[in-house]
Formats: sequence, C-alpha cells, structure tokens
Amino acid sequence: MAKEEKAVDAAAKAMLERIEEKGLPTAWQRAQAQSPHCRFGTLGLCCRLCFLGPCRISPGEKGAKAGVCGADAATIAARNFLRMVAGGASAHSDHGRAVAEIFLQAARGEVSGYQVKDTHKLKMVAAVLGVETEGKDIKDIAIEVGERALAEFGKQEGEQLFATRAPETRQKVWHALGIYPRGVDREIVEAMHRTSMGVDQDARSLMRQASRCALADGWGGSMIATELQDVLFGTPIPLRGEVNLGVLKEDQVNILVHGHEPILSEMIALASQDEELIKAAEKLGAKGINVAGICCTANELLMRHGIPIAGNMKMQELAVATGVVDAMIVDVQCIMQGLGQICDAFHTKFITTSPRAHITGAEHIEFEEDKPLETAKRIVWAGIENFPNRAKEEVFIPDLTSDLVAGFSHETVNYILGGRFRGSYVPLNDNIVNGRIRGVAGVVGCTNLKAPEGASQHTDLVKELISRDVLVVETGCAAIECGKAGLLVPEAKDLAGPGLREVCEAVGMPPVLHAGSCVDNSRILIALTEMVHTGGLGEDISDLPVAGACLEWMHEKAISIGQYFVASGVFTVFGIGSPVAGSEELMEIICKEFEEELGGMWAFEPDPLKMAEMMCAHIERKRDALGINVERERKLYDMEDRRKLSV
Ligand code: SF4
Ligand code: MSK
Repeated sequence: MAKEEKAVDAAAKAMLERIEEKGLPTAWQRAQAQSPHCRFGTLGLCCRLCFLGPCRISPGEKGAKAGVCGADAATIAARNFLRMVAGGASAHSDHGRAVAEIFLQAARGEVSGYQVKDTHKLKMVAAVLGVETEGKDIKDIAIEVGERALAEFGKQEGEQLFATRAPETRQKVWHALGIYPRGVDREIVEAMHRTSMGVDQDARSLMRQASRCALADGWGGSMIATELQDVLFGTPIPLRGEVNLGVLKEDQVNILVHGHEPILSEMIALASQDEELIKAAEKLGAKGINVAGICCTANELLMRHGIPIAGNMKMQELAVATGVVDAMIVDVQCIMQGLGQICDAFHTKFITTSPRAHITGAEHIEFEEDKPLETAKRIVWAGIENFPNRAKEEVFIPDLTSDLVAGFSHETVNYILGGRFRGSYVPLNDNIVNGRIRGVAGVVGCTNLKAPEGASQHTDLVKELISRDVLVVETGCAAIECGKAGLLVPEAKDLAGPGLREVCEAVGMPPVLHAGSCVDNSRILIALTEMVHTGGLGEDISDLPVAGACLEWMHEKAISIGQYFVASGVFTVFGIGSPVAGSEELMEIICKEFEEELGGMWAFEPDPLKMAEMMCAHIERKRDALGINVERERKLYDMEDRRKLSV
C-alpha cells in the first residue's frame, strides 16, 4: 500500500512514517498482510457454526450451493448478519448494564465520586420507566430508576420500556411484525440460539430477529447507557474543544484514554485535577497532567468536559508514536491488540482496566467499582511515574489541531432552536417545511483501514450534504474525522447551502452537529421522534425527510446501529461494502423488501458523493410524499428579513 493510500492527514502520515522507520508493525501493514481478504468471508458466505463444516457457498456458477446441512446462501448470510447484530447489541448493552450498575450503587450511596448531576433528566427517565416522582426525594427516585433500568436487561417478560418513547405509529409497525423488543439479554440470547446449527433457517425470519435484537440495542441498551450517563455525568451542552495529535503536550504528563465507558474516564478526568497528583507530576519535571481521548471515550469526555481528542480509532497506534504518551488507558471496544507492541517500542504504559478486557502484555489495573476515584488515581499515578522514562530524542508531536464544537444532545438542540422559554423542535420542522433545510442526515460510525486516514471520504460526504441544505448530525469516529477537517464549527456555515446557512447564522450553530459516541446514536432516535411529535412532517419516523450513513463501518456495533435505524424507519447507506453481498436474495430483502415492511431499508455505496446523492434523493422523495416540495422563490435576505426568520 502506498503511503498516500494509508494516510492523508498530515499528522497521521508523519506518525506512520516514524513507526515504519522503526520497523514496527502497524494496522496498515497487517491489513496488507491480510489482503486479499477471504472472499467467502467478505461476501458473508462462510459458515462455521458447526463442525460438519466449516462450509462455504461459491458465489459463481460452479461450486457448492449449500452447506453440509443444506443451508443455502441466504440462510448462511442471514445468520452471519444476525450474529453481527447480536455482537454489536451485546457490546452496547453490556456498556449500558455497567452504567446502570454503577448508577444504582451511586444512588444507594455505595460508591463515592458519582452523583446525580441532572435531576431534570432523572425525572424524565423516571417517567419513561414508570417511577413515581411526586413528593419523593432525588435519592429514592434515583434508586428506583437504577433498579428498573437494570431490570430492562434481564427481564423475562414484557417489552422494552424505553421503546415506548418511539412514535405510536412506529410501535404499531413493530407489534404487527412481531419485532417489538423485549429484554435486551433475551433478544441477544435468542439471536444466538436461532443462528446455531439446525434452528432458524429462513432468511426473512432471521432478519425479523435481527430487527428485534437491534431495536433492543437502540431503544434499550444504548439508550439506557446514554440517558443514565447524562443523569450521572451531566447532559452535554455545546462547548469548544480541540482535535488531532497536536493536543498532546511535550511538557506535561500525557494520559490517553481509549475505549467507550465514561464511568472510568470521568474518574480519570477528575483524578488528573487532584492537587497531590499534579504536585507529584511537577516534582518529576512535568508542567501538569494532560488528559486526551481516542475513539468514543474521547467523544464522551469532550462532550461533557471539553477534554481534547487525540484521534479516532485508526489513530491509536499513531498517537503513541509521538513518544509523549505516558499511559494509554483502555477499557472496552475498538482497542487493537497490536497497540501493545507500539507501546512497548516507545515508553508508553499500556494499561487495561476492565474485568471484561485483558490484553496479553498489558498491565492490568482493574477498575474497582466501589473505589472509582482511588483506582483512577492509581492509574494516573502510573502515567506520572512513567514521565521521566521518555526518550527525548523520540519525541515528535505534529503541530496540528482543529477547533470543534461538540455537545449537541437532543435537549440542546431543543434549547438552541427554541430558546429557554419555548424549547422545541418547531423551528427545525418549520425550516424543513419551508425548505431552508431540506432534511436531516445522521452520519455515524467508524473509520476503516480500507480507507486512508484523514482521506477526504467523510468530508466529501458531509460537505456535499450541507451544501445541499441538509443538516448533518454526527457521532463516533465519523464526528472525529469531520472535527479534524474543521466542519464542526459555526464558521463551517460558509460551506452550507443558502438555506441551511441562514439557519446556522441565525442560531449560531455549526451545520454539522456533534452528538456524541456510538451509544449516543440513541440521541438521534429521540430527536427523530421529537420531529414526528412536533408535527408537520408525517406520523412516523419513516415519513421524515431524513437519511442515515456510515461511510467506513468496521465494527459489529455499526451493523446493529444500521439495523435499528432501518427498523425505526430510516433509509441507511453504508460504505466499504455489504457484509452479505454474496446472497442476492438477502440483499433483495434488506435493500428492497425492508422498505415495504419497515419503512426503512439498507443501501451500500462506497463512493461518498454517490452516497450523498442517494441520501438527498431519498430526502426529496420524502418531501414530495409530504407535499412540502413546493417551488419557492429564492431571494437574498437583508438584515430586516433575517430578523423575521422564525428560528
Ligand atoms: Fe456447514 Fe450447516 Fe454446519 Fe454451517 S451449520 S458449518 S452450513 S453444516
Ligand atoms: S469507536 S465502533 S470505531 S465509531 Fe465508538 Fe469509532 Fe466505530 Fe469504534
């Protein structure tokens, strides 16, 4: 792979060169060693669910058309797809469970360091969970909320309580199809059972479970994680931050946090402000303690504290190559085992913290839930004492950062559009109806080694969408990519079409809104529901002029997210490729039939501009169906006109 194909971002390119000069392996080299990737696996036609196999279906004319048990291409591909959904849902949901557990312990006063920060949101969540709040003190409400939220994972009877937040029309669709999500764990276990050898062998039936399992993630596990994190750590509000490797500091102890669960990183952020630890760092010659993030942990910390982001998932090894990372602290998800080798080659301490995630060669300092701050201090101390071990000649920090604004929770959007006294989505809906904003696009998910780091892929897609007056909401590593490219600041309005630009100018918001981490895609579900409830744009999420995209998906979590958006009625386009492209029948089901059943469907398109075209075409089709696509006279606005704008 040529250098330019691996990295386009100047900071990433410089770091890659450093690592390669040292003869160290990188994810890019390993990707090359894996190329060409197994064709059967790529097409979703490989089955190793039992030891009669492994079996594979040949996509061409020749070769096997069924596994030993007789499973055909559609069944094998559908089982693979459903297992990906189950894997993704389990990751989000186990994260949600960990939050619910700590939430309950904190409410009961069993752990120190955490407390209810957003009582307003606590009461809102209490209402969803059927917890009476009248006349009760906050502690009792929080205990009941924690107990009920935790019960949502393992309950044997009844349906997901958070799913009752969806528009009624949507809930009817789920009931009619028998896909209304029940207990989160139950849906995941059933997905695993159905896909084991000799059980569910009908692609449509398997895909119905894919919907139900994914909905248990989006409207269950992920939503529980997001909402309880907001109650415990504060609902994000817009704040400025910085992104890219230049956020690392040569004269300070650098602690990088990487993974997903803010229950640890929140405590690390707190511990880094501890006076004794700061003094200890100063004693060793550092000017302070600098915490920065990688991946979704970075998004969580940025949204609530303005803590800078060093990079996305693909940049984990590159950040270490700056030679100034004194500790790389990881919890769960998207952490590469290869990171350990790079940490070893520099002076970086590689520290795992989750009882669920040990990595060979890493130091394990387990996050003790009953002593969160003490554990965080121990971890930060490990970084401080490593500061003198830096090799001065190895230090190189690319002088590159970009400003960004993050923290656009659903509540914030409500507030900034409607104002403190009339917070609502009415201005958003009005602007969609009058055509200034054509629609809304959710651009979410990962970065993939199959695309160059910092390549214009993400920015091409997002720039095209905003230039066509489509408001973009982003999460995950996609948001980090656009942050690096300077698209998450109000000044990016100049790249927007005239209608969206007017709205952004009037409100002072960027045309691309950073809404958080992977689990925070549940915020987008709530925002879409709010748009339906606000009125004027149909009766269901599937009526809205909206579309979803994940340009560089790689994790199973992305497939679960895609499926819960589709099952919630959203047209969703993925780049890179379909994981089930080998079965024409299954592709027909998810890319066509789904629309009739669910109102949303999948599409796959690697080219960002073509992807934008598909999303805009869909948005315009929805506008036509709503009857809001009336030709409007274009006019130039003067100050007087702007004051009259209803934003
Ligand atoms: Fe082969 Fe069927 Fe076993 Fe899969 S389940 S490995 S297709 S025999
Ligand atoms: S971290 S799942 S690479 S978004 Fe959430 Fe980024 Fe995708 Fe991991």
